[in-house]
Amino acid sequence: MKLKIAIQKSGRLSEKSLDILKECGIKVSNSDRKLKTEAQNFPMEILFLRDDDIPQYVEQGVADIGILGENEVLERNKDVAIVERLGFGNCRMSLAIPKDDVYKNVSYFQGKKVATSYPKILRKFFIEKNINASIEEIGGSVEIATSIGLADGIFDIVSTGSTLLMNGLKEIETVLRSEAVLISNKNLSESKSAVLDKLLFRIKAFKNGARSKYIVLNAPNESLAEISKLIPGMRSPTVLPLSNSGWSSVHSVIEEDDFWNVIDALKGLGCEGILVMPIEKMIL
Ligand code: PRT
Ligand code: ZN
Repeated sequence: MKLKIAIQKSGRLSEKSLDILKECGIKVSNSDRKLKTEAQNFPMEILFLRDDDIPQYVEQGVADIGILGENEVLERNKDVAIVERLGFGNCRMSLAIPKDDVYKNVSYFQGKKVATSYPKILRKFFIEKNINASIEEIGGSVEIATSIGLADGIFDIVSTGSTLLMNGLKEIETVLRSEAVLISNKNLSESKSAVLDKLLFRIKAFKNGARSKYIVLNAPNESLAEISKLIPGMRSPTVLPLSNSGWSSVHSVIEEDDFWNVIDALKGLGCEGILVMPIEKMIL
């Protein structure tokens, strides 16, 4: 049974969505950018859509799964499940006001007007904070809303912050952080669920690999116990004797997050010749 995946047709997430399928070993040829195409070596059909439509299509089962920004999933508020976070398309959704306005706290927005393309997310935030503000829904170019007198503030996606800066605005509240996610229809057939499990297994292997590095080093034998605690790897590090007596070669896996701290500690334990290599896939 073919699993139908919806990805963004042309936009910020299109390229990376196809990349992730590629990393999972799924071959997709979309050179002519059709509306839909089939994977060559995996039971999958790919639909290219506007991201706004993906939650609805997945809810209705027109597509079984989809890749899009979590912000869009929350705004559309459809009955779909988020099954995996994909680690790209990172951004935040923030409130911004003219840069010279004084801002103390969120009560600034009491009785004010805010322009956005994401009214549902903003309304929920204002309700939680007990703010009575009016929301002006607009389709795009939200960042110019204050300068043309349409609103007192805006609520929009921010990445580097340069768009706000260029429009004389300052970011004053981060309402949510978003990244691309994989969503799924909640009533997949057993055979489609099995294909989704296969896909998730591959995505996890890729994500774990991207987060980790393979490390090889030479260690004085008296430090081996300490070193094993620092770089336990998946089960335990591999330790091989060097022909040079009193020394061993240690192989393990290290997480990107605490990488430099661990390297410093290893050096402190007398380790030498530390090699660090990328991992393409990691099956736990
Ligand atoms: O045509 P379609 O409807 O499919 O696409 P779209 O125009 O609705 O979406 P698109 O392709 O612009 O963005 C898709 C998704 O990318 C969004 O839903 C977010 O999840 C994610 N994303 C990540 C971003 C950004 N970063 C981003 N910077 N989406 C938009 N922006 C825009 C933002 O709207 C603002 O205008 O970039 C500007 C801000 O960027 P900075 O760097 O100046 O702060
Ligand atoms: Zn869109």
